[in-house]
Amino acid sequence: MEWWVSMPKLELHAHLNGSIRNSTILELGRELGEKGIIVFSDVEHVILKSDRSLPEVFKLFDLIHVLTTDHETVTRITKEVVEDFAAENVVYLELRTTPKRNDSKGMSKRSYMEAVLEGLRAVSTVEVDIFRDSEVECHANAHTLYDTKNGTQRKKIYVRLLLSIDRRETTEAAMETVKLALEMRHLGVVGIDLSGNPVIGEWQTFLPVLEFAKEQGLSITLHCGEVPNPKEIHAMLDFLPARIGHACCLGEEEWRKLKSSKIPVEICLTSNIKTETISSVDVHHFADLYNSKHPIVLCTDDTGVFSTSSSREYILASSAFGIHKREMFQLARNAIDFIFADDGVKRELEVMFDLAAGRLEF
Ligand code: 6MZ
Repeated sequence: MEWWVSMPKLELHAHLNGSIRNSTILELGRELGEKGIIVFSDVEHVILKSDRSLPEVFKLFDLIHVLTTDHETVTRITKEVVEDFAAENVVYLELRTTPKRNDSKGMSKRSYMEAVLEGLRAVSTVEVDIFRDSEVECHANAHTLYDTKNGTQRKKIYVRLLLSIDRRETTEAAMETVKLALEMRHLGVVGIDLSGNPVIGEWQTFLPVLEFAKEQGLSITLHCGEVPNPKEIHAMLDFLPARIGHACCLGEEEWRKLKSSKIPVEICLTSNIKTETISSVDVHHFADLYNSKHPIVLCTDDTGVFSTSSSREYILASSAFGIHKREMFQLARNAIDFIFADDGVKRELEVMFDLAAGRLEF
């Protein structure tokens, strides 16, 4: 385990509210129970359950969202989630979250995002790089991070944000999210994600909004093929997003289309297996994509909901598919090409990986 933790990793598919520590969720649940807002004993077993079907996962998210409705809690969970990924030696995190409006808490989509940014500023265990505007400054930064003489490294994590559109939303609400993303670009927002319960909502609702986002230069990632839906999967691949998540339920034709498109796939092994989207790890499409050198990146999806971590996902892939440490390291490094941050950050990450390659024993 220690080796896998010490290997630098990139996390490109992590939902904020799915990545909350279990201890925090239970604490928030108890507090709301004491205030009489929920009955804690009714929700405790829902939180602690380990395997959940996909519909059950979305019920859990509805519960989690009840527990995380105020600004202070959003700030707290953001801080904790970033610190947890940094402790796993994730050096670049693209954290995604759905901006939420909640009138009873005086929360707008914007103030929700401000609470997220506050959480990034509150991180104390690691230096957080949220945004810089000059590449010159980036490179200077890269060098001050390492003491090359003794190979030690001051801990640093790059964090960029993706704003998620929930498939339950209307075109107008989705457009509000995209406009917010555009306004917050100077604060580290780099893209848009389409997620939420895959059996709800229509692709056509989001297409004009996503086209607008793309035209404006935001990078797009789509949850694609979490359930069988050939028409939608074709339409999504035709849209040419910068990346897709999951790609579990593709028929032969969609599979061919994906392979020829070279669209990078965010793979979430534990999530797919626990939700039974894929029946077992040995039949997971990771193997086919990996063997055919299709661009892929290993991700966690929801570390809290699925009790996993970045290191665990790498260990699982290595043991299930018989891939050695050096190749796993290369797999992690390859993901630098698929990040939504600028080339300056990519170069810095390459430096980080090169230094780690000299330090790690393979
Ligand atoms: C689709 C998912 C998901 O945005 O409130 N989400 N959407 N498939 C998944 N696979 C299991 N896991 C999480 O984080 C929680 C939200 O992320 C999306 C859902 O919309 C969920 O409500 P935020 O921070």
